[in-house]
Amino acid sequence: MGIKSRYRALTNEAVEPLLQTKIIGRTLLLLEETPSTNTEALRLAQEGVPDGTTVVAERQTAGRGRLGRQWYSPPGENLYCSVLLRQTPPPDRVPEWLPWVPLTAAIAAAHALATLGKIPVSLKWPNDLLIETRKLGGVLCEAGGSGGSGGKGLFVVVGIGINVNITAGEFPEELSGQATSLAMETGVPVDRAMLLGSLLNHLEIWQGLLLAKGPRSIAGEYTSLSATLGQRVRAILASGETLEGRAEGIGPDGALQIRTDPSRADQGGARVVEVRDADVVHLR
Ligand code: BT5
Repeated sequence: MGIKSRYRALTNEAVEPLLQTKIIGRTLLLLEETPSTNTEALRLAQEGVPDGTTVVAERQTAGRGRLGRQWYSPPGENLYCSVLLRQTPPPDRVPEWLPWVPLTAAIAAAHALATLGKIPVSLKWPNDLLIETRKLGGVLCEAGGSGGSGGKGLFVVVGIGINVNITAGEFPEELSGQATSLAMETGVPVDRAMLLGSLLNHLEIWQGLLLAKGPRSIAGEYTSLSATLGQRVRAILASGETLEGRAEGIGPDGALQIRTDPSRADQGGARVVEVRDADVVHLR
């Protein structure tokens, strides 16, 4: 028995005519249900599916966020998709490229959302899609490899989740108030096929630019979409330690540079600290 969607189902017939890509989405697998489209794409990558293979599900039963967190993934109304990238830079440039893949995916998602109308999307470091202070979507990138030396066989799965037609009352209590959807913001249902087509088109453009020209070609766009830079923030590090200050810049490897408060001797006074694998709270 299929899951009934109140909205147009995502079908290959609806999405494929919208694609202007050479690689991304040219193999497009639309699943009714899967634990996680990222997990499925990682598995398929090991099996040798082509570059650009895209896995989309109507529902995830174990949708994943970063750092072991969960992604709420109810059926039929949102977008959960994972794209396999097999093209990588030469091994010596992989370390500077890899951390920018998720930031670039977030830029591409923001541009795709802009094609739907005047939706004021901004990015919260590292790769949350926000509308004002509420979370519309997120990005989870995972690298894998099929062995070999010198990074040969390296691939990355870019996972993107966007709340599209979910309504306020449908979020679990812990997310209501902090999450939003396109329909909640615009008041009208949004066609997921259009959004997916646009997302894949923009992903190919932006990931292509990152690959060909490197992070410096992307950094300016990331900065201009960022809701974090210039803000006072609290960073919660993987160790549990917290740090407060002003978000000042993005480092060459995508790290967030925070100028800590001079008054906080416990943080070592005023200095610029680079954080990675951290969560950020925007302070007022
Ligand atoms: C993310 O993680 O924001 C990355 C989410 C990536 C989801 C996509 S869906 C397709 C692909 N397949 C997967 O299995 N994952 C990817 P993070 O920054 O860790 O944020 C997770 C946190 O966001 C949770 O702890 C909740 O607080 C919140 N959250 C969970 N579900 C949400 C939702 N649907 N909308 C808004 N916030 C949510």
